[in-house]
Amino acid sequence: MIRADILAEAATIDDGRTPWTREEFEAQLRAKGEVYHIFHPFNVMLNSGNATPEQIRFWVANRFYYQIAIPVKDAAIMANCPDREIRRGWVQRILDHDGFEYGLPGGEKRVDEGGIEAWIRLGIATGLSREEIVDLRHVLPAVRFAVDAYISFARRAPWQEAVCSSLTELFAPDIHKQRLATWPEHYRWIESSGLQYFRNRTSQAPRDVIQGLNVTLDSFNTRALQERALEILKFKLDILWVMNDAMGQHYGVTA
Ligand code: AHQ
Repeated sequence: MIRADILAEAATIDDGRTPWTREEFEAQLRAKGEVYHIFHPFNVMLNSGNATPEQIRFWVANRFYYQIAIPVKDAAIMANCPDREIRRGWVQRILDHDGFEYGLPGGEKRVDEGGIEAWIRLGIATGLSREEIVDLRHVLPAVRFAVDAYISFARRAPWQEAVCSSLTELFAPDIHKQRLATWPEHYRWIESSGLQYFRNRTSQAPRDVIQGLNVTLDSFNTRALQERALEILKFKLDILWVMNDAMGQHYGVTA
């Protein structure tokens, strides 16, 4: 099946086979983590301290394209989702990334700058200018295509399928913790405050996963649909993997 047909495969709803239990279905989803990009040689290089400053700068500049896509993707899911309760939970993701302003009882205003701004500050801490991050001059064609495929899928797939595709985040807390455990030691030249984005995600990602996993376990309720969910998760795992392929090929992977 060509990836562009991933939307077409939703045909089989029920082929009569017994569905997996909720526990087994979750275990099947989690088993897909064996191809999560934490295991990609380019990421292993980053988190084992073998990356040059230039490789780190280009990783941050390229991943910025993924970061700015997330709230666009999440807004697409919101736009397709008629369920107010689901939207009440999902909207938090947009706020996490775009930031927001809130007022205190005394009338004072507070601003949460959001994850996209935190990612720009990560980039500046690695030596990039704000301008060269935001103008996307360093983003590789393959990274653009991979991220664009994610947005296109979220816009056109049933909202439950787009929710399912966010479940690569089942594995994200580990990768953020790994960065926080290794970057300060290996990359002392990066100002500690630059890593705030990773700190934010260690609490935000698990909260996202609770909602995304419950929607997926509830919605994909026949064996055929459960296997479709695994296909969708693999599609998104491939998006993350291929971004690292492109960066590794372009910037090198030093073991
Ligand atoms: O910082 C990340 C993030 O906010 C999200 C949202 C989620 C989604 O909706 O697809 N996925 C995701 C991820 C983030 N960081 C990536 C990383 O390696 O730093 C991992 C990525 C994910 O696992 O999907």
